[in-house]
Amino acid sequence: MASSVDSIFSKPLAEVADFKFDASVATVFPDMIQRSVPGYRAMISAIGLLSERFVQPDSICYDLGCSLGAATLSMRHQITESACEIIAVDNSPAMIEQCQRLVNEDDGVIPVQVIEADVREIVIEKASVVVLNFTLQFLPRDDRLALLTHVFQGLLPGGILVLSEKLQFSDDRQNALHTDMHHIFKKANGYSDLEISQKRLALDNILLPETLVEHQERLRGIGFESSEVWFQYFNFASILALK
Ligand code: GEK
Repeated sequence: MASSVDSIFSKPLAEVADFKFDASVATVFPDMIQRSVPGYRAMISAIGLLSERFVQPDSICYDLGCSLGAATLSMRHQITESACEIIAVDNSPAMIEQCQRLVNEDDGVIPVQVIEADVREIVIEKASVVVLNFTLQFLPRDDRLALLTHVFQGLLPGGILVLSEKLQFSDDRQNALHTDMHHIFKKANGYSDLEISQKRLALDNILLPETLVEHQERLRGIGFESSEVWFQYFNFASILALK
């Protein structure tokens, strides 16, 4: 699909409302995420490679908060194990509608179920791979432990969680530096200062980053044997957690 250019925050807004994953966002999403999340394409490609490495026969690969299914399609095209399926979940009707269309148009052979649901309410079972690619950060902080515990319980022995998140740092100077570098990254990708500041305001109450230590301690407490950062570009990182 040729993605439309994201200009959602390009005009001055009298009041900046909280960000929503609605139809206008779904339409420009590939352009928006690629120009906003440093390393997004590299992470999507590597999720395909990781899923091929860790998929097990008769298992399920989950893409939780799938948006338009970029990670789903990457997994679908890298996995060679035929006895598996992919379940892609998002609670935005606009995202799910377009994701389903893209999956239908795609020529991969692994079965994909596209489900409109809240990731906190789905059954997770027989999972070899669970991907939370920039989704956990949008859940209220108090709901994160329960979701990750549910993921852990649904994973098969030897299964993995790929958890990508915007990070916060405990050191103020690092925080300021990374926030600044992210701003510079977005400017280099064509966003204006106005777009960057209005988007930041819109995300202020709904994208709630945590520190790497908070993520790793929670994963260890749940029972994950180890969790390591396998990718980081400024304040955007992806963690690989092993059951
Ligand atoms: C990608 N993973 O392209 N239940 C289900 N979906 C949710 C929930 C929830 N409780 N909360 C948020 N979402 C994708 C990118 S985007 C990241 C993920 C971003 C969904 C929300 O509707 C949106 O589609 C997605 O999580 C976050 O690899 O835009 O920065």
